[in-house]
Amino acid sequence: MEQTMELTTDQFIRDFEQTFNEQQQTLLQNATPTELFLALAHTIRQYYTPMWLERNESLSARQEKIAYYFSIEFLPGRMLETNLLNLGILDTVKEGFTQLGLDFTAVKNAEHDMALGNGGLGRLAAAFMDSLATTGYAGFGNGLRYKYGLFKQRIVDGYQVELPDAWFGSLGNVWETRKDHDAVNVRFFGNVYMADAGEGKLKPVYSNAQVLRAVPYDVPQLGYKNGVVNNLRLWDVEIPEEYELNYPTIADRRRVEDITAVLYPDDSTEEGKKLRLMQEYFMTSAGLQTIVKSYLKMGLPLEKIYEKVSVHINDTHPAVAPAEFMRILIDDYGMEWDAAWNATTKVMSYTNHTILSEALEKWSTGLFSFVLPRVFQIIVEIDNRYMAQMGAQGADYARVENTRIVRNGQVHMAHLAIIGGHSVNGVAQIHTELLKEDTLRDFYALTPEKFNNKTNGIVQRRWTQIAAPVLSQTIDKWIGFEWRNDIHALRALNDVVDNPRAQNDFWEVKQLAKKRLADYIEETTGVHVSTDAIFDVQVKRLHAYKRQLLNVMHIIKLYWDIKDNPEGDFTPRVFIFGAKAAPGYHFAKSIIKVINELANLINNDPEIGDKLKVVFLENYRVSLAELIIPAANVSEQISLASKEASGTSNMKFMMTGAVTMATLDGANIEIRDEVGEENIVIFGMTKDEVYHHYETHDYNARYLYDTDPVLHRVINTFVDGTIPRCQSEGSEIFDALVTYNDEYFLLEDFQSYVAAQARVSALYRDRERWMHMSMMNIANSDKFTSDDTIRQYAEEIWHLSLPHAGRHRAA
Ligand code: CR1
Repeated sequence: MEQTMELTTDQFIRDFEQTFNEQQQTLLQNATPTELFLALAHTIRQYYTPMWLERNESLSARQEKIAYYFSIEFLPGRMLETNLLNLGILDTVKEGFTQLGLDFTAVKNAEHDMALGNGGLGRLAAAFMDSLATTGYAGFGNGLRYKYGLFKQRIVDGYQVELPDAWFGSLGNVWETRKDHDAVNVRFFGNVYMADAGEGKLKPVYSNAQVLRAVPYDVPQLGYKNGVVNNLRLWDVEIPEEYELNYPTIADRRRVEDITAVLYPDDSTEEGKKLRLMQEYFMTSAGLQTIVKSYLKMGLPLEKIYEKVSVHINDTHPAVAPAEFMRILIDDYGMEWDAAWNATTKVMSYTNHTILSEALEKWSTGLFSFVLPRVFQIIVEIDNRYMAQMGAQGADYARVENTRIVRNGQVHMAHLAIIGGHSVNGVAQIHTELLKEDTLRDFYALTPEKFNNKTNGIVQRRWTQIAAPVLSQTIDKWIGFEWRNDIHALRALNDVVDNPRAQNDFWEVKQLAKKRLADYIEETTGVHVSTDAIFDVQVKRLHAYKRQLLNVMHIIKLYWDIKDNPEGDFTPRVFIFGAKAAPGYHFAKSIIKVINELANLINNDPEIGDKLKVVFLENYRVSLAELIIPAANVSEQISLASKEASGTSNMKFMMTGAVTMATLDGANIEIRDEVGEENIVIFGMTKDEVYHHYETHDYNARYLYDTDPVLHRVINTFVDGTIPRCQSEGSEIFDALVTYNDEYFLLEDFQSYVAAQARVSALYRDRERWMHMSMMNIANSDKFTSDDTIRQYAEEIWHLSLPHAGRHRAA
């Protein structure tokens, strides 16, 4: 049911001017975009605050079951436009700004991205927050209030330079509210022993523990035009007053503040590892403590907490949750083990986001028991009981041994999440299959009922209505407005994909988006790109498995094609990259350097001209994605089959009319199923072919290098001086590809990639055919709405009921 705020432009102007005057005490015409942004944000806060209060009241009055989504990352990007859109007042506010003679775009750009995340995993968590509110489910987030997000990337001499991302800066987070009354204490370190508590019971006694205060800051999550406001709770650390004497210097206090200073502190040292473990426990413990407290306020029995509470473990970072929940139930509330375990396993569920083993966290038992002594005792007990129970059931011993939590001096966090919960899901069909048959196969053999798939999704509203407003108006023109409220109505576009006038409209829309991006490229890099060229885009974290290097190899091939035959017929292309490399990931950084030097070579060669351009846009982030993605003709999704769990940018490109260049990996497969084989360009090995190589060890990269002359020349280009200023990086790449046998099979997929790219060029020249493909992608993208994904989580994992349409009346 649609519920928009009733707000006239005049009323908005009055509200805004009043807030502005109270806050900024200057004249409107003197105000900077930042001052205007702050005043606008505060005006919006006044609009949603009553809804927020009412939401909380009605949830507790109805004793609604709540799901809590625990995640070390949330990547919402900018909130201003989303909040306006979801309140249903985006157009009103834009109109108000126009009447006031103010530049809305400048004001929206003054908001710093809320960048408490890394890539897809964090963006997905933020998408789920939006979709939970939009579908009306009671789903709250739980994370950390970092002052610095993932680093800010600058490119200097072609190299990645990492600067702190001071997103919080001097303005703080305008959307948040501090909730002092919900603060709790969290304990680290020290010694724990069990003392007699009478009645045959034991209780833990702590000595020398460090006690820190966790204070929550709540960030409202507005549903789309439904008056619902859910909550994203971010925890910050403080020193409790009674312990102040332990921290006599500023340096002492800073060490504590580090816990919520930065996302993913460097963990190559023991100190760094300790800090990360403390972050993870801090947010998990604080979150769970307040959840139990607020449950108990309802006066219901603690043993039945699973009837009102679900806790979701997003990747392994919050995977200490089952053990911490046991600790709270047993130590703090005196529950018996069996009742506590029954409640815990019914409350907890876990999502795995990758089969790459480095992302499945393991802690040495030494570090873990030092930082979290009591939780470690509980984990050992869980592990022992697990072994005993599986033994009693006659389970296969080797499997049980492989799945236990404490093994070879390490605590396996994914194992704790699986054993301590009732549900494990992957994030696309192929990924879930791989979990079952490979990564988690022993768990699957022992407890198949826990496994299920939940294919990722995106907040289509952000990627169309906010990032692509002109595209959205064009969709309105051809199929009406219904799709804005019900994304499945987008399917009506299928009827016009071959209509020449519609094709022409959608072509023009893409050209406009390309122009917008071309201007940005020229402004930020000085490179002029022609919008007549194919815009071919690969934006995502830089990782060897994502194979940005395969894309580079194809560009080198094109470079030689033009150099060999400058007069030849060539379909112009602009290759656009955006990617951050993890600060400690040397090889990924070398690839960035090579891309930038290759770009210099190509962009400055007059013989190449507009036929080929290469652009690396620095500091890829959500707000930049909003500019880039709608401007793409080709979406590069070329990971080695089996390695990309799902991908989500692939869905955003699809929805805004790019054609996917895809391997059969992650959600690409499901995209193909939606658009049909002929509207996507597939190439490369299948997952089974990849696994065949693993099993037979028959892959020989050097043989391919020696026998394929095109490949030979392309690979030599990395080391023969053609690309200046990257000798050492070039040889690292050469070694990875040839000497060390090409871990991600780029050489094997090269020719099929080149052929697929040639197909793209030919298709693009046939505008009717191309627009058919492009529009088929838009028309059939509704499957990937995160609203539907979250409905599946809510119904199948968390067992939430949909709150009856309440009185969530907007202001
Ligand atoms: C996966 O690599 C997926 C997102 C969200 C990433 C990507 O394919 O779309 O998760 N995994 O599910 C990840 O970051 C640490 O693991």
